[in-house]
Amino acid sequence: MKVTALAGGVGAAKLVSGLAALVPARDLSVIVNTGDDFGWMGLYICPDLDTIIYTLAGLAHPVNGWGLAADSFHCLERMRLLGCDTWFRIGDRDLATHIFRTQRLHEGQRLSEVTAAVCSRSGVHVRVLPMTDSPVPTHVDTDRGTLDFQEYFVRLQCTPRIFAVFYSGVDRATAPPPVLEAIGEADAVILCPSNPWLSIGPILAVPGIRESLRATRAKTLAVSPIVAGKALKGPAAAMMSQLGLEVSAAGVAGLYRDFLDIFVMDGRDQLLRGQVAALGLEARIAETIMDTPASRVSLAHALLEILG
Ligand code: FO1
Repeated sequence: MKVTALAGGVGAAKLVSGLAALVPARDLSVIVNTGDDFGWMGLYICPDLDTIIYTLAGLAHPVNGWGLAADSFHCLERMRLLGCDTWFRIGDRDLATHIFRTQRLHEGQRLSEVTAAVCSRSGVHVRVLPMTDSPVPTHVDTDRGTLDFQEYFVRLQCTPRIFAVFYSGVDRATAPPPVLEAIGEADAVILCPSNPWLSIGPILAVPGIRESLRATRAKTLAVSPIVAGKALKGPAAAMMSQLGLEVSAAGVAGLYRDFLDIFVMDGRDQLLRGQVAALGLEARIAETIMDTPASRVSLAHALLEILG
């Protein structure tokens, strides 16, 4: 079965690594959010791409999920002494990826090409595809003004109240042809349990991607990032309430109903099955918490079974 996943950062990386244990690499593609990308000390940082690649390579930090395992922070410490902002914690070995990427981009390569190079040099054979090659930075309108995504997410720890989320320049962005092919030629498309506005939203906003999802013959399935009214990770639940939406798995299902076939919720949300079915979606239940390496594979296995 050819599978294409739509992915944000840490939660998505867990599911993608479970899928990679079951689906041959040639049949697995991952379309990754690049709305989190930003400039740091002149370097081009792509946190979600790196999180997916490091996880697939078995190199990710075991607790944070982002960055590299057993990295050191000597460069950051020196920068702190020099008076630089160090709230975004870039490790010494991680730095090599950002220097490599930035240099290649300066030489005129596209982000997709650089990403393919980072993958092959990291031993990752799954196709990891940035949603677009052009910068589409996510911004949030908040009670503390309009903020860059990482400022909101890392520096301010998601504490500002959000009024709106927007993806700057997305109207002019295009999806690279392999992204549209990965959707059009898949047997199954899986939306990972990622934040609907900060991770999946930017991907769906790239012109052509949502239309391809509506048109594909693939079965499309989403895994809820909300379990029993709480986000598995990050600010999704708080954002839903701040944006005036129902904080529940069913509330997330409604965001994708124009193209989705199957919505998978945790067993704790059994009672929402009727509400999801009323949206015209097939409501299915699985154990969605991925707190061990084995549980990543079990969830991937359950999803592949549901998809037939
Ligand atoms: N997330 C944090 O919460 N704090 C950090 O200092 C931090 C550093 C960092 C460095 C490299 C990288 O690839 C990711 C990093 N992240 C950090 C994660 C990043 O903010 C992601 O955008 C989010 O996890 C959303 O997916």
